[in-house]
Amino acid sequence: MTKPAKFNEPLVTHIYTADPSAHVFEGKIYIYPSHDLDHVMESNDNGDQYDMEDYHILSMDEEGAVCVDHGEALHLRDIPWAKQQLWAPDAAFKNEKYYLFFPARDQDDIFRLGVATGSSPTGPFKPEPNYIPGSFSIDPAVFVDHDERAYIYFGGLWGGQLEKWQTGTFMPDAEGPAANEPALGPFVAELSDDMLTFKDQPKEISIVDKEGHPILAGDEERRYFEGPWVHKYNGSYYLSYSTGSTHKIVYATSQNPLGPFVYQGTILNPVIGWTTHHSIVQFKEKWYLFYHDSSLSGGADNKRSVKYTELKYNEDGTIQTIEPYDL
Ligand code: FUB
Repeated sequence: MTKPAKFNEPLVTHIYTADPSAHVFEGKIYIYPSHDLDHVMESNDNGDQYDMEDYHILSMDEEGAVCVDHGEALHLRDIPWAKQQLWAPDAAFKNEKYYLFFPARDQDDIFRLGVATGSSPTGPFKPEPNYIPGSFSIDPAVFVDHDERAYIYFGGLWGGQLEKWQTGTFMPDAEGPAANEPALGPFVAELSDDMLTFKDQPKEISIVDKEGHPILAGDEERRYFEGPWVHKYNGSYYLSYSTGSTHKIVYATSQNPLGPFVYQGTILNPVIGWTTHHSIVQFKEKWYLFYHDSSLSGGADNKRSVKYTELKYNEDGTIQTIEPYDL
């Protein structure tokens, strides 16, 4: 690609990309997206249309630079335990290594989380032979705190199978809570020092309103659906996520990386396409929202493109809502 990356335009157009996890490594912005295949698929609530097979890593030297595709960094065929569907990944740097975390369905069709390591932010990444023991569901997002403790957040409803883990084991026919019950939250686990296993059993995160009441499952404008992301700003932890069926990116804040998190508001209003998925990163003095939409493919749910724009805070630490097409 030779065109400079402009706000609210696809970062690359030669492939479809989605679910961007952006990080600053070695003085540049690296983006870890899903790689949507350019094929015609019927959409269903199980997410079968998201049938991805590999990861390409993108980078930008700075805001407005050309976005570079560094090619294939990991392929499904090289992951011994994974059968299909390489969904939203994330990356982290620790112990002088780069780690790529990713979900996929195992041989029993159960979504699990895997990890692969490499010496460069662009890979190639070598996957561990097995999925992370005790892992389940989708959308891993890793946050390394200032004290170097690393936390992995994950979980997604419907095709992401989170409802099926309410008892701690996989129940294929389990459904989500009733509308007047607390919504399911994402899960969090602290990662071991080598980043390859969970230190403890994952715990569900509670998201509450300003009065301390849990957000209910029927509150689809605010309840957690998928795509967690955690960042820190002025000492507070911000958990942002997709509301799925109402297609928004919203956020909640806490003084503790394990929560509870208090719901605050909307970061990004709905984009073209069913899914919405994002990350938030600081580069130099500015903050950026990386997100995706299906505008380039004319609205095909399974052919998305990663975009970015500036994210701004108010003086009280709240985030200004972004209108994706109101430029
Ligand atoms: O890309 C496949 C799935 O769609 C992701 O894992 C979800 O977050 C949604 O964006």
